[in-house]
Order: sequence, then C-alpha cells, then structure tokens
Amino acid sequence: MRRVVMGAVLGILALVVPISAAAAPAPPSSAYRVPGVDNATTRTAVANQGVEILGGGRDYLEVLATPVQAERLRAGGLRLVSLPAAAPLPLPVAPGQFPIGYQGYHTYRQLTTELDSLAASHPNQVAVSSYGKSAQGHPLLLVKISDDVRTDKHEPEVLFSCAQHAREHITVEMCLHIVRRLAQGYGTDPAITRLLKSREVWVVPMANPDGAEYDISTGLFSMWRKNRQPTPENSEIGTDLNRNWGDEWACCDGSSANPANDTYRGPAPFSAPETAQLRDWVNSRVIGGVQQITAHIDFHSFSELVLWPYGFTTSDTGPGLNKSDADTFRKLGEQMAATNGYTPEQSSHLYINDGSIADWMWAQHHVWSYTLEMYPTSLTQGGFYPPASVIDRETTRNDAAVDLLLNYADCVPRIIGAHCAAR
Ligand code: 0X9
Ligand code: ZN
Repeated sequence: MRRVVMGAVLGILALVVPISAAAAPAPPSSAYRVPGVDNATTRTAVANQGVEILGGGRDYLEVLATPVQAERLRAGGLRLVSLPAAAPLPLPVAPGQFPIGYQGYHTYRQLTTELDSLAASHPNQVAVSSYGKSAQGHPLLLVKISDDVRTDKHEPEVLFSCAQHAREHITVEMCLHIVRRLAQGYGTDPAITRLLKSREVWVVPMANPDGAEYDISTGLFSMWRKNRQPTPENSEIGTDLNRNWGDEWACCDGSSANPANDTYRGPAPFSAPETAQLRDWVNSRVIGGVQQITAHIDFHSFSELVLWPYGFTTSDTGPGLNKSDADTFRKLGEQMAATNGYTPEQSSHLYINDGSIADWMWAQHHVWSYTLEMYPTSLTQGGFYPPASVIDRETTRNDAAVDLLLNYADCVPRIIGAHCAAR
C-alpha cells in the first residue's frame, strides 16, 4: 500500500512540476541512497524528477540531487540517506593521467599501446582497426579476435562494447581483459581455442574516448558521462551516447531533451559521431542479408546487474520481441547472473531508458544484446571509481558470463530448447 501511495505522490509531482526537461540539476548536488524503491514506477518517477541516477538495484537507487530535488523526493514520501561524495579525491599524478591508486586503469593512449602490442604478439589472433573518429578526432578503436583473424569466415560473431559512458573506466579494463584472455588462451586453453575456432569476436574497448579522456583531464575525476560534442545553439557540451540510438529515440521519458542534463539524448537519433559510426559498422556486418553478429554485451558500471531489452517499455514483450524472445533473454540473462552474482532483470524494470544501444541492436538486427553493469553495488564501495586493486578480480568475475554468451552465440534460443534457422 505504501508503495502505491509513494508512486502516486511522485506521479502527481511529475505532472505538476515538469522539471525533467526544464532545468538541469544545478550544483551543488549531493549524493543520496534512496532505499525502499522496489518497483519500476517509483524508480522511474524518481528519475523524472531530474535527479541524476548513479546506480541502483531491485529496491534502491543512488542519486545526485540538488537540495530542492532532495526536498521534493522527501515530500513525496521517500527516505534519503546521505552518501560520501560521488567522485573520490585521490592524489593527482598529472593532468590526463589516472590519480594515485588508479594507475592500473588505461588512458586512451595506454589502451592503444597495449592493444597494438597484443596484435604484434598474436598477429594471427588479434587485429586492431577503427570504425571512425570521435567528435574530437580520436580513432574509435575496434579489435577483432579469432583463430585466423585476417579471414572473414562464416561463423557467428559476438560483439563486446565498453565505455559509452566516460566515467565507467572499469569497463575499458573489462574489454581489454577479454582481448587479453582470448588472445593468450588461444592455443593454450582448450576451451578458448575451441571457441575461437568457431566464433569471430569483436571488441569496442572505448566507445567514448573524448569523454573518458575528459574525465581524467585535470588529474582528478570529473564524474563525466557524456561525449564532448558541443550542443547546437547552446553552451552545453555532451550527448549521452546510450540515449542517442535510433530505436524508439525520445519515445518514453527515458532520456532528457535538456542539453544540460546527464541523459541528454542529442537533437536527433545518431547525432553523435560515436553512435552513428558504430551503427554504420554494425550495419556493415550484414552480409548476404544476414547479420553476422548474433550476441552482444555492452558493459557499464555500476550496480552489478545483467539487463536485457527493452528499456523503453516496462512490457516484457514489444515490437519484434515476442514471448519466446523474452524467455530466451531472461534465461540466458539469469544464467550469466548465476556465474557472477549480479542481479538479472529486464532493463526497464530498473527504470525506463530510451535510445539505448541494446534496444537498437535487438530491434534493428535481432542481436541478443545484454547490458552488464559492473562492480560495485554502491557509491560507498567507490561507485564509478573503484581502486585499481579490484580490476583483476572484477574483470575475471565476468569470464564465465562472457564464455556462456560466446557458447550460445550459434543459436541463443537453444537455451530454452528452441531452434534457429540455418545461417
Ligand atoms: O542508463 C544507462 O544507460 C545504463 N545504466 S548506467 O548507469 N551505466 O548509465 C543502462 C542501460 C540499459 N539499457 C538497456 N538494456 N536497454
Ligand atoms: Zn553506463
């Protein structure tokens, strides 16, 4: 009953105070944990207050809110628990470098160097190229890993993408870990060798290099999420890449029209060069009328979740997503979550989000597309900025989930006993 009342109160608030599109959360904002929000309606109502959602799970959210927003949430019947600052204040080393305690993370340049050296030491397994350039001109890195990397074979392809969101640096380490583990495991680990003989793996290790570089440009963390593209006729910078994809773009109050907001969706679908060129590359994997990519994980942080489409509607089914598709998404999602201890759920059950890569990958190409939110579950454990000491543990933690996806990539519905058309 309390839940219904809370939802209703926030619903009314959302109607009379349409802040989500009107005003940005003006600084100073503080971080809060909002416990007891155990349904999507209430969580989405909180999101629509214009607060910045940092993380969340089945029964809580962690948000950045201005004093006015915090007061509104409290007036709506919610409890707010103050949290430490969202960005830690470690000792800086130099502008553009990760601070003390974070040196194990890779800058764009360090990432490029490491990938080039992996390609040089595994020339038949690893190839590095790019699918375009970011708004500020960084090559958008693309890695291919397979048994015979220079030959385009007729094999199921799997895509892993990382760091659409700038501050989610741990995801870059996840993608790099995937490249390293597969490259080094080929010829030494029988399971990896078998997988690479029957799959072609693609990795986009840093989908938003401008944002990632900006986030550490002072030598401290800036809590930056979006890309660094100027907004037309506005002084604000940056589009949320994971609200800029063209499926049901701007449909459902799951993104912001306000360029100052952290979930600003851009002036049009694919207005960001980073999403437009990744779209073009994914489209280019349609060969002979068949999309070669069958499965995908888009890594994010934080909250320890396994999410699947759709994000734009709370309905389990939707355009091109029937009951058996939903069952398949859930079954593999739950199996992946059983390996890493994450919480599995349909994306919108967390909160409504429109314009995501995962929704587009499914709607446009029927790619089994998951979103994994990595470690930790709370700002109290470092939020977007866990220390480098956890990188090995938290990337290895996803090995079994990655292998499950690779294994099922020949026919994901096999997981519910369904058949696939011959490719
Ligand atoms: O809101 C997002 O873009 C993702 N969470 S984050 O805190 N890293 O920003 C989740 C998007 C999930 N969307 C779908 N799977 N549709
Ligand atoms: Zn994210």
